Amino acid sequence: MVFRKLPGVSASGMGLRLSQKFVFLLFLSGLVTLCFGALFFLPDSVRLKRIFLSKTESQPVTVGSGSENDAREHSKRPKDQEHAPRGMTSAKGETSTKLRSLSRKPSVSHEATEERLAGGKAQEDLTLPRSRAESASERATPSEHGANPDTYSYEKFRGCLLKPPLGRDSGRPSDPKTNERREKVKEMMKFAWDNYKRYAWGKNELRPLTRNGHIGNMFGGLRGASIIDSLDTLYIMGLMDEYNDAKEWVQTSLDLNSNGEASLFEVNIRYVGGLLSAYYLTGEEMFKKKAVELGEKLLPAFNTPTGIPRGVINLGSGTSWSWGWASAGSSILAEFGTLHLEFVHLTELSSNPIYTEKVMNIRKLLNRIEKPHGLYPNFLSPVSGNWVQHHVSIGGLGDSFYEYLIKSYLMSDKTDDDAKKMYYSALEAIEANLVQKSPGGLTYLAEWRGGILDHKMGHLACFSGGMIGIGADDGAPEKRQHYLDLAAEITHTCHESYTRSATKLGPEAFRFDSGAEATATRLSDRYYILRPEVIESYMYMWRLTHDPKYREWGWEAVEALEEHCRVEAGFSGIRDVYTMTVSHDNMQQSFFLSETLKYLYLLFSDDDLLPLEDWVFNTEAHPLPTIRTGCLQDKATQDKTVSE
Ligand code: DMJ
Repeated sequence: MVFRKLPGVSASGMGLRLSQKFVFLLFLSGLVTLCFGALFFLPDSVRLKRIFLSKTESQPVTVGSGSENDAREHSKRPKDQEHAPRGMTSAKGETSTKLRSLSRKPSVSHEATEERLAGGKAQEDLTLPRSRAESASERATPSEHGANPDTYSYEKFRGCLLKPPLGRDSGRPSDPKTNERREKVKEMMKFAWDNYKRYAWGKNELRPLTRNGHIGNMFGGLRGASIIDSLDTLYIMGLMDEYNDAKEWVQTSLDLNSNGEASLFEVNIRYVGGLLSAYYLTGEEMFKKKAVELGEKLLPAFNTPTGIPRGVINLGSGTSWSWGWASAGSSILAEFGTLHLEFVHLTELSSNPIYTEKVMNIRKLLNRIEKPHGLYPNFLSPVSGNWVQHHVSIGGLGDSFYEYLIKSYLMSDKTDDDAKKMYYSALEAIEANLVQKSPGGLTYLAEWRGGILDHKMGHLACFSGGMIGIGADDGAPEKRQHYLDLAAEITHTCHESYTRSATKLGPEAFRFDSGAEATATRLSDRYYILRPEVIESYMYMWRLTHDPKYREWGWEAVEALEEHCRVEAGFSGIRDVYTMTVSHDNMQQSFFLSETLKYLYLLFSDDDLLPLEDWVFNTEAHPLPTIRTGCLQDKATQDKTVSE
């Protein structure tokens, strides 16, 4: 390079200027390099990174970056923990096969980013070779398994039910007072639905105060969570115009080709579960097809050395990783343990064994590994297959795993003996280690941290009254009455947590220490987000005992919901159940429509509406039928004989 002398500047002066310029340029280029480098360490949702790194991205979706309500949305996530990591996005509409192959080797930058955000270990095995059997079984199409998704016979299934799903008269109770109460619940559903439709149609949830929609970050870019979650509730309530609107939306607007980051658990219980039950109740083929299509998109989450799925999956690329807040890249018991019912039904409908294989593999591993005092800790490494921490809870992080054991047994027409054994031995361990009696005589389920009890019970744990109730009859004969009593005691305690608040709604968690008896002692535990678990237990206990107190308790909840949670444009959670001047959280959760209102409606209906001999409810209250393999096979043989 030739430097020309500038007029009025000496040679040495010019040399100095040049070297200053050189240093300045060097500094500038260093700065630019640093800035680009830093992009790799920014979360994916950051606009700059999206511009530079993802040319094809169509919709930014972040996991765990949202509001207070977003954090609550994930029922199992402890509120005080770090948000889940963000992941990569890719072009909407690319075929899943193509994207899945990409997922086997995520870009180094992405992997590094996720690893940092997830606390180091979340991505540890994404590039490890998978077993041949695993890869082969994932690739195999239904027809390679000798299966044909179009051969499932809805008629045969209906022929194998013991009773009509909607009963004699859609469950209408003969007692006028009960019927009036049931009508009130139906009106609440219509009100919640109409407002969702008016202000948030197609979004995931309604924000009733601001009158707009909420998308959130748990469903991987999928939309319409409230629609999918409401299909069966609308149908059983006979709200047929509303059901038809919902069905039409699913048909025309439910786009399964999203490519955001989803909670495997939430998509499974709400979307897969909702579509499955809509199919079984109505026979609409479209629901079945969508359920199976979506189920297929969840399969890559199982590509781990142990087959224990990770909690978060990018529905487009198939890349999966663990929640950033989950200890050492672990998977959560209540998440990987709450797939069984839906996945068995996916196999049933598609004739593709892969879904059942995936969940049976989870069960095998859980059966094999050592359990401290017979208990199942909440965190398990999908890499080593070992427990990561010894925290045991029947509330958040553990809850629906236990529920799915007994329900798997019941849904198998009581043939799944492994599920039965696992359930009753888990229950024994729970009784021996967690069941406590308070000084005031209330029975509760404490949490267990490496042998030390935390005398706290979450609202989520209140489902266990119903669970222990429905399992009572299949326990050892000498234990049956005891289990029913235990179920009633737990349900009573949960009811107490409601009656001890000013609003007569229950807090998120209540304690039994420092003088507390079923009350929240921390400000952060005082909220109520329209959760169903306590009412769920009332419904089961009513069906099992017909003790009128459960209907009365349900009615108390209706009155409290009407008084404190109903606002002009829907229902909202509240921030503090102990104060009468309520502050609303501006969120009508989709589970309010799928669970809370459905369980209330069933509570005030006759038992022949969705009879428990024929139906089990998934953890989002979507009814799935008992699978009567013998009956289905007999019918198939009869058909064959007739046609020959
Ligand atoms: C629902 O999504 C399901 O019941 C889940 O199992 C737990 N949390 C919510 C309702 O509280």
